[in-house]
This record gives sequence, C-alpha cells and structure tokens, in this order.
Amino acid sequence: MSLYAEISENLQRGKAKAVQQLVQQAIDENCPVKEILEEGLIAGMNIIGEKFKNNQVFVPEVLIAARAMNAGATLLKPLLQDAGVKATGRVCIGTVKGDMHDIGKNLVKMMMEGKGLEVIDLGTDVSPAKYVQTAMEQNCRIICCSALLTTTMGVMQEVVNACKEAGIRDKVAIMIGGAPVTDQFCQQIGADKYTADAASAADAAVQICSQ
Ligand code: B12
Repeated sequence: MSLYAEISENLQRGKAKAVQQLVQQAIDENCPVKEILEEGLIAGMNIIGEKFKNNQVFVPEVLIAARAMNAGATLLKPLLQDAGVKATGRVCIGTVKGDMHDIGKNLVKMMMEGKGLEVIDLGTDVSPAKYVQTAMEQNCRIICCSALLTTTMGVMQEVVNACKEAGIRDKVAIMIGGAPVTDQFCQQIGADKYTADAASAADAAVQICSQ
C-alpha cells in the first residue's frame, strides 16, 4: 500500500496517532506537501463524507475521522503556507443567533476543511452583523449559517437582508442548513444554497468558490 493510501486508510479508521506518524514520515521523505494533503488526508475524508451521505457511517465516526484529519493537517499547515499552496477558497460558518446546536455546524466545517477550504468558525449564537462583518473583513466567498431550531431559522432571512444592506450580496454566497431547513425555505428567503448533509455542503462550497 502506498504511503498516501495508508494515511487515507488510517484517517478513515480515526487513528489520529498513526495518521500523524505517517504524515511526518511523508514529510521526512520529501513528499510534496500538496500531494500529502490531497492524496492522503483529503482523499480519506472524501471517502468518509460519501459514506456519511449514504448512511454507511454516522456522526461519531465522522468526528473521530475529522480529529485524525486535524492531527495530520496540523503538521502540514506551516509547510503549506511556506509552499504557497492556496486554499480553494475562504468561507465563514456559524450557528445563528439564539441557537447553541453546533454538532452539525462542526461537521460541515470539518468536511469543508477536508476539501481544502479555509473555514473561519464563528461558533454559535452568531448575529447577522457578525457574519457580515467577518465576510467583509476576511474577504469570505461564502457565509454558512446553521440552525437547528424552528424558532431561529428566521435569523437566516436577517443574514440575507444584512448582506443586502451592507452592499455585499452580489459578492458573497449564502449557504444554509440544519435539520429544520429545506430547499424551499432557502428559496423563500433568497439564500443561495441548501444541502441536507455536510459532505454535499462541502462539495457545493468548492463549486461556488471555483466559479
Ligand atoms: C444534541 C441536541 C441538543 C444539544 C446540543 C449540543 C450541541 N453542542 O450541539 C443540547 C442538549 C445543548 C440541546 C439544547 C436544546 N435543544 Co436540542 N437537540 C439536539 C438533538 C438531539 C441532536 C441535534 C444534532 O446535533 N443532530 C446531529 C447533526 C449532525 O445534525 P444537523 O445539525 O442537522 O446537521 C447536519 C445537516 O443538517 C447539515 N447541516 C448542519 N448545519 C449546516 C449548515 C449549512 C450551511 C449546511 C449547508 C448544512 C448544514 O449537515 C449536518 C451533517 O450532515 C436534536 C434532536 C435530533 N434528533 O435532531 C435536538 C433538537 C434540535 N433540540 C431541540 C430543542 C427544543 C432544544 C432546546 C430548546 C431544549 C430546551 N428546552 O432547552 C435547547 C436549545 C438551546 C439553544 N438555545 O440552542 C428540538 C428542536 C425543536 C424545534 N422544532 O425547534 C430538537 C429537534 C429535539 C426535539 N425533538 O424536540 N439540544
């Protein structure tokens, strides 16, 4: 098995320590950093994402795999910066104001990072103004909003409105998700993209960033 396949395999099994050791080995063997990231870590996370989409693995497995991914990515981060490898795009993500649920939001973040996107995590209870301010200051291509309560879904409409008021609506795509959110709701409030799961969210974000 190639070293990259071994990294991917161990990542899928959530073996953080092994992933870290294998990534270090690849670095020591002078493997290109971009290849370690894309053919080892991202490849493994893509497989987990597909399995999660198809209900072949569940939240705990994804969280453990993401932890393994982070263990490897931490070693690569400074090297990627040195090598000038650019992230696929920059997005900010948060759970909307009044809502503390963050498990789904964290999964979306991890899947997006797994696809090579730079993700600014605003945490939970995020006001529309905070999304807009971050998108403007950090030059984000996408604002991602998560909501798990029917009572907080409405904040997503406020985020759309706040972007319009700030004059950034044509520059920033707005993605929304969370268990009570639907495609119909997305269209109703004038957001750009809804997906039902984290892996599809990451695919959609990459597509938006590459447009
Ligand atoms: C865990 C949980 C909690 C935990 C949260 C811990 C945490 N750190 O997140 C705690 C105990 C704190 C909690 C509190 C409350 N909860 Co709660 N909670 C849940 C529970 C059991 C699971 C939610 C979850 O994490 N699901 C798993 C994740 C992976 O799914 P997900 O978030 O939908 O995310 C996926 C997709 O939606 C998508 N996605 C998510 N975000 C985004 C964003 C974008 C941009 C995109 C594209 C996609 C996307 O990708 C994810 C992965 O595929 C649900 C019930 C259930 N079975 O869903 C209730 C539930 C959501 N909670 C509920 C309620 C009522 C509450 C409380 C109000 C309870 C109370 N009376 O105090 C408080 C609210 C606190 C607050 N202000 O937020 C209700 C909501 C009812 C409603 N219709 O609004 C539910 C449905 C339970 C119920 N049946 O009554 N809760």
